[in-house]
Amino acid sequence: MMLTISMKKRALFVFSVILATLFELILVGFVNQTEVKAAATTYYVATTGNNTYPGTSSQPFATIQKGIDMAGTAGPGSTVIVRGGTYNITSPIMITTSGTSGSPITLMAYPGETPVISGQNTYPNHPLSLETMTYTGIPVTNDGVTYTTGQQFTFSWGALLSITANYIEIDGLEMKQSYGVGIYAGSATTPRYHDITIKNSRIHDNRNLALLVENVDHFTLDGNEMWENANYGRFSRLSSEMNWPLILMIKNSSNGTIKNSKIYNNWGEGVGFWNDTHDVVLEDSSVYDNYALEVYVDKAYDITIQRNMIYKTGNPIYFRGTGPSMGIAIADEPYLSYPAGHDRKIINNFLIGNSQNFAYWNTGLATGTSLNNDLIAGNTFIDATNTNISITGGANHVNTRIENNIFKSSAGTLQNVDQKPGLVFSNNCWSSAVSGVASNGNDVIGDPLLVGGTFGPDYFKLQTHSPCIAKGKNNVTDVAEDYFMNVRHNPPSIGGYEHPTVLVDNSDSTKVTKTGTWTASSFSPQKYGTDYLHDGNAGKGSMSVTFTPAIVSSNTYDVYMWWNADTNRAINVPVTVNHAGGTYSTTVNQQANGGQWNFIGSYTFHAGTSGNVVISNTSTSGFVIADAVKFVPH
Ligand SMILES: [Ca+2]
Repeated sequence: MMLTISMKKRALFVFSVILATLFELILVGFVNQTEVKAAATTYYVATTGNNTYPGTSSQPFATIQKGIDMAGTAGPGSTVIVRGGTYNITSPIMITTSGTSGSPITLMAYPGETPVISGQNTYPNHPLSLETMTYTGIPVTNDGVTYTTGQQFTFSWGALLSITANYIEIDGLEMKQSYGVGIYAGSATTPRYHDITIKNSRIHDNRNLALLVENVDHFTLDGNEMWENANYGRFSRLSSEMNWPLILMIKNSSNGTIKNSKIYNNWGEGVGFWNDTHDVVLEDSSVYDNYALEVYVDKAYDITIQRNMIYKTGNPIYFRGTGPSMGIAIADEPYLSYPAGHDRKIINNFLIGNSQNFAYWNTGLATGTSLNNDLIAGNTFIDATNTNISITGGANHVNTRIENNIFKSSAGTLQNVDQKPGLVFSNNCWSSAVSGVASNGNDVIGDPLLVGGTFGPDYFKLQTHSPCIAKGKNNVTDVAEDYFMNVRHNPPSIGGYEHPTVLVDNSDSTKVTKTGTWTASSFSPQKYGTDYLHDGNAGKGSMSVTFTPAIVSSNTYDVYMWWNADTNRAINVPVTVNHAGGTYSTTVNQQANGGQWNFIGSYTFHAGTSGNVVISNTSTSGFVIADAVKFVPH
C-alpha cells in the first residue's frame, strides 16, 4: 500500500515544483518596477474602499493587493490593515517585498473584525496550475452531485495568498474556498525565504492544502485553525484512494514553531514535516479527524512534537476506508534523495482513538532508515483501534528510547514492535502485560486509572491512586515538564500528566537519609517498590530514617505512610512531621494496616526541601519499618 501512496505523492511533488517555477516567471512582471522608498506607512483596506483613495482609515483602498503594493513601496515597517467583510479574488494576492528585522511588512485584520478572502471555489485557476484527478469507484453523492467512475476533479496549485519575501507577518485573516491552496509561504525554488509569521488565521474549505511552507527558515505559525481543506480528496477516499495532499505542510524548511493551532476535519494528512525539514516544533495544538493521517514525519530531523492532543472523535465521515487513520507516524519514504530522518522527540502528547497512536514503518524501499536517536517519552496513548504502538520494518534502530509512556487499550493490539536492537523501552505503563523488546522490569502493568469524564486534556490526568504516579524513569533533562507544563518530579509520573503527589521511597538515596545501620529487605509481599528498610530490632533509640520530599509548589499536603505489617513489628513507631507550621509527632502500629497508604495528617509544606518526615525506633520493641511516604496536595 505504501508504495502506491508514495508514488502518488511523488507525482504531486514534481508537478508542484514545475508549477512554482512557472509562478516565479509570472511574478517577475509584478516586482520589476522602479520604486521610491518612503517612510513606513499604515494603509487601510475595506470592502467599501476605492483603489484611487489614499488608503487612509477614512479613505481605504478596495483591494488587499493594492494595500500590499503600497506597503511594499513605503518600505519595511509598513502595515496593511484590512477591515471585515468578504474579498473575492480572481488571482493570488502576492507579497513580494520584504521587511527587515524588527520592521516587518504586516498584513493584518482590523482589530475585532474578520476579513474573509474567498476564491469562490473558482480561483485561482491559472491553466498552468491546474491538476486533474479521475474518480474511480462506486457512485458517490456529495453536495447534491453524484460522482461516478471517470468523473474528473480539477484543482489548482495556486494560492489565495502567496508570500515570497522576508520579514512578513500575517495576522487574523480568513482564507476560504480557494480552487487551490490557502496560503503558500516560500516557493519550490531558490532563493530561500526567512522570518515569516502567520497567526490567528482561519483557513478552510479550500480544494487543495491549507498552508504550505517551503524553503523558509525561521517561521512562526501561531493560533491558526484549518478545517475542511483538501476537499477534492473527499470523494476519492471511499474506494481508490486516488490522492490527497497534506493540510499543513512544512517542506525543506527550518527553525520554525507551530503552536496553539487546530487542524481538524480535513481530507488529507493533518501536519507533515517533509524533505530535510529540521529544527521545527509542533506544540500545544489539536490535530484530529484528519482523513489520511494526523502528524507525519518523513525525512525530517530535529523535530519536536510536544503537548499536543492528537485524536479521533469517532466521526465516521472522516474515516479512512472503514476506520480512523493513524496518529503520529514516522516513515522515510523512498522517493527523492533526502537523507533519512533522526532526532525526533515526541513528548507529553495525549493520543486517543487513532488506528495506530504511534507508528513507524519502513517497507524496505528506503534502505538504511530506522528510528535513530529518537525519543518517545511521557505520552499517554489510549485506545488505538488497531495497534497502540507499531514499529515495523527498517534497519536496526539506533539509540531510541521509549519510556514513561502510558499505553492503554481496551480493544485492538497493545504493541507490535519488531525484535530489533536499538530500541530501549523502559518504565512504560501497559494496560496488560507485553513481552519482547517492548517489556521492561520497571514497567507498570495494569489500568493507569485516568480521571476520564468529559473529553479534553483533563481526561488524561491520573487519579490519586494511579499506579503510574512516581513510577517513571527520571528523565528530567529530556522531559522537564508535563502536558500542562507542571514541573516533573523525580521520579516522574508515567504518561503526559505529572500527578502533584510527591512520593518518596526508601530506595531514593537523594531524598532519604539514615541514622544508624538500617537493613534493606524485599522479603515482605506488602512492600512498596522494590524493598524497604528495617532496624533489625536493634539499636533502639539511636536510629532514624528521614524522608525529604522535593516540594514544587507551596501547598497543604495530606501525608501518608506505607509500611508492611507483621506480628514481629513495633506497635508504637515514632513518626515526626516537620512542616511549615512546626512539628507534629505521633506513633503508628506496624502490626496492622500494612501494604496500604495510611493517613498521618494534613500540613503545609513550602516549596523546596525544608520539610520532612522522620521515622525513628526510640522506645520501640519489635522491628521498625521505613518503606515509603507520600504527600498529596489539596
Ligand atoms: Ca519501599
